[in-house]
Amino acid sequence: MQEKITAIRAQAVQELQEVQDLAQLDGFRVKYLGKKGLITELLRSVGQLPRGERPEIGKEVNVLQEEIEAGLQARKDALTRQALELRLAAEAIDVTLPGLPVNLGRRHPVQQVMEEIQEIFIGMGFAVAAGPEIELDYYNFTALNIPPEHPARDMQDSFYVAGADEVLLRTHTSPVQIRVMEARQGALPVRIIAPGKVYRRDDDHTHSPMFHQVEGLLVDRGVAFAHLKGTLEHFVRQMFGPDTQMRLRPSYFPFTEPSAEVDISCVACRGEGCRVCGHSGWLEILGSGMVHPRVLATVGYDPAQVSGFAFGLGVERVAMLKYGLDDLRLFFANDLRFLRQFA
Ligand code: 2U9
Repeated sequence: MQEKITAIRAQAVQELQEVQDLAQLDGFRVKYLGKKGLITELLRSVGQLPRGERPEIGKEVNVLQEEIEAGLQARKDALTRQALELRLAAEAIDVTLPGLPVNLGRRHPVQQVMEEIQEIFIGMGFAVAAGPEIELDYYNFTALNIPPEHPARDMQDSFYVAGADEVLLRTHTSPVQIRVMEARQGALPVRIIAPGKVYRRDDDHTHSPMFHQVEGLLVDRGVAFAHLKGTLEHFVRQMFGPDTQMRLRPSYFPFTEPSAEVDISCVACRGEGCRVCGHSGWLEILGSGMVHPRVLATVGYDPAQVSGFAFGLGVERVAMLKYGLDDLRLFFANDLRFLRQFA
């Protein structure tokens, strides 16, 4: 019996050391202290001993049981602490590490220029209007006095929606002004700009199938060509600097009469003549004119009572001149090395 106790103690010490986790530890507990455990059996066999031997041996078994219980508890504490320490190490935050750099975004250069243009006209009292990019032929062409045989109406020049020959991607933002005037039902003044995306079947280093326009419209009693000129002069000096010269050349658009093309003195050579301006000293920057009386009448304004001026510009073209670029497609290539240069 004595030997058995010694053997079980040695075995328990050995096995307890080999226990790796709490599950194994529970196996150990069952093996020694469970209903059919080694200690339990030892205690039972004490009852079979001659009466005289029972107290001494019984005491020794009790001591062994207490040792095993204490060992079990100590191992349990150690394993629990170890598990916690492992978890803490895995979740540890080193507060001295430098922070991860935040990749700051910025507005696209075309958007920046578009907002700059808008701010200048907002400063002159214009409101910003918007409308659909998928338009009806009526708003994009007919209401703007663009005749049925006009080349812009051709499938070759514009993007039509398949199976709906009266629906197309707007080729300019002019339909926005038509919609605004229609909604105003003759109320005055109309003083709006229409910025946004437009679509044309064009693709080369100065044309993209999608580009941005800002158009403007002012309708009121007594609006004269001089108002148009003064408004545009203020715009080009705000946009390109106070020394910028401006000139108007006669032109033709179906929706304005008279019409004028607007040039500014070259931003690269200040009018001396260089490669940028084709040695003319001038850059074409805007189209403009007095709103055609037929257009006013179509949307319910009496051309005998009111008049208006309108203008339009291509935002990418303005951005190219501002930044001295020779290929418009850079704006849409999504090359961050290019785009990051625009604060
Ligand atoms: C209404 C009446 C008249 C808007 C105008 C232009 C002249 C023009 C071009 C500039 C470069 C288009 O982006 S571009 O290719 N625009 O030359 N646009 S007058 O005239 C309007 C608009 C709306 C109701």
